[in-house]
Amino acid sequence: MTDFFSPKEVATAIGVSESSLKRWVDKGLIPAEKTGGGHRRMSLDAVLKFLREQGRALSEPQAIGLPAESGRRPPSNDSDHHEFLRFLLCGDEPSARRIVMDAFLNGYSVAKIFDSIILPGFSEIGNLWHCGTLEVYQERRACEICSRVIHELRRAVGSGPPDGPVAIGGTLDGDPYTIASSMSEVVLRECGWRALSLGNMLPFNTLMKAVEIDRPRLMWLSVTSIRSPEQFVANFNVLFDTATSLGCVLVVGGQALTADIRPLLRYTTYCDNFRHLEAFSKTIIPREN
Ligand code: B12
Repeated sequence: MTDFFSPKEVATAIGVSESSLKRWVDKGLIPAEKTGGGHRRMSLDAVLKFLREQGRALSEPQAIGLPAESGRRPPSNDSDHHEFLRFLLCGDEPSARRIVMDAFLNGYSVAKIFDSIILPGFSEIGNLWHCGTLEVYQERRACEICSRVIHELRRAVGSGPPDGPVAIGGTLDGDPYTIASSMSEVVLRECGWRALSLGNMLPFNTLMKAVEIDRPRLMWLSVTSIRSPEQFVANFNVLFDTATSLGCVLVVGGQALTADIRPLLRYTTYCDNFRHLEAFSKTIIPREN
């Protein structure tokens, strides 16, 4: 799916005339690029930014690739996570996407969406799986839906300014969990970083190379599963020393970084959740808007 839309498509999505839309573009309210043939083209993230700033509802969200019915409901609220969990459990992907896109259009930061809507659902999924109330396929399906929802938010926030500082991260060897790392990437992008998740199961040596070659200002690690704690602590501290000697901060989080293991590790900051990451990253790079 393309992430660029014509004035006609955006006008249909918002429910205004194409000429009004073109006027807004010409006034600079929605940044647009011109094609070789001189036609205006708007990126999805620019259109969404405009909608969030103006508090505008959507009339035909599908015209810009958003879930049907999104952008039309009252402000998001505290019970959204119950609904989101319900949709995850029954595999209703369009409704799960809609809840998340509505929260985004209502002005929630992606960190707030992750912490207050998606993550409470995931803890509950873990509990239900643990008590045997949930089939394995239902848990895996929820993970798949969640990955696609995160990807949709990734498109919605855009790729960050081309001169933004670089951030990279992932999970370590023996750690198959992917969701927290993907979420970290999107949170940092929204805060103006050129963030790229390197994926899961990364050996320490390759992360050391990534720091040396890509020279990020920030590296995040999500740690949910540790194979050998002694080896982990030794490797982790070498990685920290390498990163900081090259001017890179090391941000960590994850269920396996328990109160027993944390005092043995060197890192720049530990985050319990994504709003911590958002706040920390802004202390290094304040967003200009
Ligand atoms: C999805 C899932 C899986 C999937 C992951 C798929 C994928 N693509 O990632 C798969 C199938 C791989 C899996 C496998 C297993 N799992 Co599992 N899994 C989960 C589940 C349901 C969700 C985990 C998740 O990704 N949550 C989303 C993330 C974002 O949330 P989070 O991890 O809680 O992280 C929070 C913070 O720590 C922080 N954070 C985390 N990392 C970072 C990084 C940064 C930079 C920042 C800022 C913040 C941050 O942000 C979050 C906000 O609160 C949990 C349930 C739970 N309660 O967590 C069980 C859970 C973690 N799994 C569990 C188990 C037992 C297993 C298996 C052993 C099952 C088995 N018998 O095979 C294997 C082990 C695999 C391994 N080698 O380690 C247990 C672990 C119990 C324990 N502590 O030992 C849990 C808790 C389920 C339970 N209640 O029993 N699992």
